[in-house]
Amino acid sequence: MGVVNVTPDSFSDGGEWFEPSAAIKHGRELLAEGADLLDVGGESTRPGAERPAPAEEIRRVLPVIETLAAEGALISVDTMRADVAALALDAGAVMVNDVSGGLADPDMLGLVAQRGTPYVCMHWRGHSADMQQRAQYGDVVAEVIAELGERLEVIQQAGVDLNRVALDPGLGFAKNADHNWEVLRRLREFGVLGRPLLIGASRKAFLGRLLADEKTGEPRPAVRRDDASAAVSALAAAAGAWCVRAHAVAPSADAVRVARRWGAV
Ligand code: PMM
Repeated sequence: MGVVNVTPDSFSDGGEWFEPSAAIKHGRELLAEGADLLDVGGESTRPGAERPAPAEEIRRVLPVIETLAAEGALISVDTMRADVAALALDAGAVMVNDVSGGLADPDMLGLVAQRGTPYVCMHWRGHSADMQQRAQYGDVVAEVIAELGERLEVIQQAGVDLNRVALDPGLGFAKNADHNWEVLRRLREFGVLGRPLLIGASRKAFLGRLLADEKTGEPRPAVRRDDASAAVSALAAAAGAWCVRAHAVAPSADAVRVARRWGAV
């Protein structure tokens, strides 16, 4: 899954694709690099981020989705808002990627049920403004699995066909670096939930910290985390992940090919 952030302030590629024409061009490039899906989002979820107004989020993503979907691209819309998701589906998106797992907007699950659309439910404990205060766990893997299991029950009660639901442990969302590494190390345990897994590690801060400059201790800048992101993609695929969300698609696509040829996937 290639990431198309139509935002001025994402941590990973903030502002680079904010103009619709630039975002569309970028989406085409990611498809050429081997993306099977494009994830188009208009709200930054970096820690501390302010939320855009719904009308602004719609203004950002709709023209990009309309154009790329008309060209035959498979588009997921990265949104927590039912109204945005509905318009995105009307514009040709085929999947909803909801980082709140239905918790941010009470209308989201009803919409997904009514439209019969594939849905990504990510583990989430609250909005980005203060989510890192919620990074409190005894056993992070057990708790994230339990909380995702609870979401699956609510999603099913809302009338959504669970066969169309993928799960995501939400690296970096109410999780510190140690939590992220623990989730990755024990990724296979999420198989107990019986749903495909999506992993979004690409360019995240825990990789920047791992690759910090040895002299200054400065984290590696986001745009220089793609080799490490590709390594996570290969290892996640080998551990059974269904999909990896990547800003630079070519390195991850190659890494996953290696994992597959190796026989690890
Ligand atoms: N991470 C971000 C945004 N959307 N969606 C899913 N399903 N999983 C993620 O880990 C995820 C996401 C934040 O990264 P970005 O600001 O670079 O898009």
